[in-house]
Amino acid sequence: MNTEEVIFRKEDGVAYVTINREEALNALKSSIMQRLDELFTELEQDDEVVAVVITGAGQKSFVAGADVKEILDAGEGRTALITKGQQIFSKIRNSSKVVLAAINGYALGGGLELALACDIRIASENARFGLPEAKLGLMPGYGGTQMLSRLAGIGAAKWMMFTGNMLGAVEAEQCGLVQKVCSLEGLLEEASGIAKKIAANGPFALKAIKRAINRGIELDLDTALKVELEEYEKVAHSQDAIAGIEAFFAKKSPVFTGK
Ligand code: CO8
Repeated sequence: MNTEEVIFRKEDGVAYVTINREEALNALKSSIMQRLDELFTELEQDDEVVAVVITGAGQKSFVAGADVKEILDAGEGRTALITKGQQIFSKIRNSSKVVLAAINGYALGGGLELALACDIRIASENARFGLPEAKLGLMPGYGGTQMLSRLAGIGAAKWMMFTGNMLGAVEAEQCGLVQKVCSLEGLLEEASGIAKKIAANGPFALKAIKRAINRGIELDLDTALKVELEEYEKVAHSQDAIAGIEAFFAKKSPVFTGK
């Protein structure tokens, strides 16, 4: 049995990150956050990896939140804990890799915020989504108020945060929080298949698409379209674009270098 708190492996251009603290429903204690921080720093230097899949160990929970006991014990250190957590999730959100969350159960509080920092969310039928912080007299602090409103709309976000109610997988899919729902048994295979499909595309273009969307969504349309053009210009002159177009006419699979 692997006893590491975060299990990491790579295969076919995809990195797999498993939060491995099943006995506490994979709650994010500081050492796990620290490891995520290190891994996403290292991944920036790793040209072999195009996509990353994050999941939780076991069959019950993706991540049931920040570690409530640590929050309690942190006392005056709570603001520092939140600031650090927000920085780590921003690093994941702005990673040059395409990041998928394979949500295998509870995604609550900081766990949902981790999923929101990912680019794509795939959930098993038993997944449950919530930001129950107000029930603890707290509020989401790892980006939840902003990211959920942007993704699922202000109404759904306020409803979830004010009531603390959880959404099921199908409801989460209906409000755009989740892109695909599948069986728990098939979840990793599904996520892995999507990640590999993405990883087979031009890495240079994938990075530019992610930058264009992440930067553009915060801007007015005219400025955002300029961002798209800026990124397009880089992609148009990339080696990957030449390789992709040549392979298309040669009726072969392209060999991309990410340049
Ligand atoms: N932190 C620490 N331990 C946890 C957490 C958590 N978030 N969630 C579950 N656990 C532990 C339980 O204490 C329990 O441990 P033990 O066996 O030692 O008693 C074990 O996991 C199993 O949990 P349950 O027995 O409760 O399992 P149930 O199936 O009965 O219930 C629930 C599952 C509904 C998920 C329930 O565990 C629960 O409500 N958990 C808390 C969920 C929650 O409130 N999450 C939000 C936390 S706050 C947050 O994430 C804020 C982010 C902002 C950062 C702020 C930093 C300062």
